[in-house]
Amino acid sequence: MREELLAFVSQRGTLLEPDAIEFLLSHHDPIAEVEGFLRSCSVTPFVVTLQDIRDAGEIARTAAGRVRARSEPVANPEVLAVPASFARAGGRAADGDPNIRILRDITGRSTCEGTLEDFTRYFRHRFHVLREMLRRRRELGGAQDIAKARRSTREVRIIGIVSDVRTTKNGHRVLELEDDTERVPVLLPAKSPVASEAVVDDEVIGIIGTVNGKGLVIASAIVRPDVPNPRPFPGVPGHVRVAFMSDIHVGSRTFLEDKWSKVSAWLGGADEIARSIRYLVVSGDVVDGIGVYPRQDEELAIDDIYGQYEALARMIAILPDHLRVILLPGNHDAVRPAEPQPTFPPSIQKLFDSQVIFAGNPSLLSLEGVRVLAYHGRSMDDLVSAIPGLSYARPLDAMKAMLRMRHIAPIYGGKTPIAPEAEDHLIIEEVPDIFVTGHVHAVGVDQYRGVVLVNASTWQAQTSYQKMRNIDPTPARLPIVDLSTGQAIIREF
Ligand code: D5M
Ligand code: FE
Ligand code: ZN
Repeated sequence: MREELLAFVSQRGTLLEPDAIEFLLSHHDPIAEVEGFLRSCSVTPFVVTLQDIRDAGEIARTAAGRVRARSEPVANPEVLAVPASFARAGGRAADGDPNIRILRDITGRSTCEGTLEDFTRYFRHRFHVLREMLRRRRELGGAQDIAKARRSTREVRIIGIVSDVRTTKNGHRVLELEDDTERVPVLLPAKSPVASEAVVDDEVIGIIGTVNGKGLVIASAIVRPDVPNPRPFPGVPGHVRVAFMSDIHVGSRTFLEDKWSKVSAWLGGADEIARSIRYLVVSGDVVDGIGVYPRQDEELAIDDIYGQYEALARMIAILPDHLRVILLPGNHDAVRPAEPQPTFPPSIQKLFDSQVIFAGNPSLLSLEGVRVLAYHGRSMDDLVSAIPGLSYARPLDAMKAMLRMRHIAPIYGGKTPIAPEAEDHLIIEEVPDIFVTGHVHAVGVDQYRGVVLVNASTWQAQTSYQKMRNIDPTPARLPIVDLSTGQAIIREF
């Protein structure tokens, strides 16, 4: 075990102090312990000490309870309602190409250390930003604080963060809704118009309802921040196109080398559409990684993390020069797994040539002024289990749910690790023109209130894990969007 542990940390680019090694070896699963610790770090430390691991364990234990207790009254809520200021002024120009800007991502801006205060601040920021959005909805005009609304005898409008969802034995659902002032149970009666509406933990919603004698709010409607007005696609002059890929998983034995050769040849060929593709956005899991799941080594063709990125860099270098490639990390990549994920470290970036631009996960990009929200899509693992009717085969529906909630990963404490940054970067503050995800290894295009939706396929065949879970991928499809019209097509290879 000692050797496995040392090999694991060395693959993750860090070292363990001798005391830390002994401490970890006293645990049932030392690798899971150290992995959990590294996940909580915003940057991988050079050396991990015993104290670091002990402190992190303490914080994680207390935070679990604390997040639920985030409702304690705030002395002056206005002070905390900081407008999200993580937008980059004018965006970060990408390596001299004026047509590509990274408008928002966490790269270089992570501030959290995973302390208790971080968690509280994070949820308050989420609540305040989304509450402001909801207050602009006509239906919620005059929304009251929960403490005040509870004493009302007329119709009430309240806005809160969902801290619990349960079903009663009679088939009604009861939400616990919190704001700065109080927490209140909200009944979604069975056989009412709200009965069929899914609600997930930690999303911010508005409720219209009445208060019964026992301080229970009986909901008649649920209001979400949503995309309130359908928007026209901005459109750039000329038929410039953007293609989308995701989940290339280079380094896996199941990476589809033959399909890659075909798409690579097509992109470099004479086809009119291929020649109009100026941008290629890759939404994460660009390599298969190392130590991402148990016994992954048995399924790897390249068992060195740098070797995997070098192979990808060679594949990208062959693509035509007119193509700018934008790479985001996913849950298999060599960056911290907690979202928002910063982009790839310099040791990886330097393997690629200058046609490649590195962005975080998620990122809001501007391609010639068209706004693209790119997200790997890990939160879909949690959304498919929380929302009845959603499934791995229907990622576009999950994306629509994200737009309605104006949040790409609302559920805290599920499979999606979330870093409690000072501001919630996972809020969809600005409605994009194109919204792209990957992760579920499916493909599809659709639109929602004028937003073009793309789920970007994979270049990996079905893995044994996916077979076990009945996940049937749709690999080797290339969604392409025309930046002048927003029209989307899918090419199969
Ligand atoms: O994810 C590939 C596919 O496997 C995708 O459909 C999600 C699914 N997946 C991945 N991890 C999990 C967990 N932990 N539970 C359920 N389903 C999962 P990839 O990120 O490429 O491994
Ligand atoms: Fe993947
Ligand atoms: Zn993934």
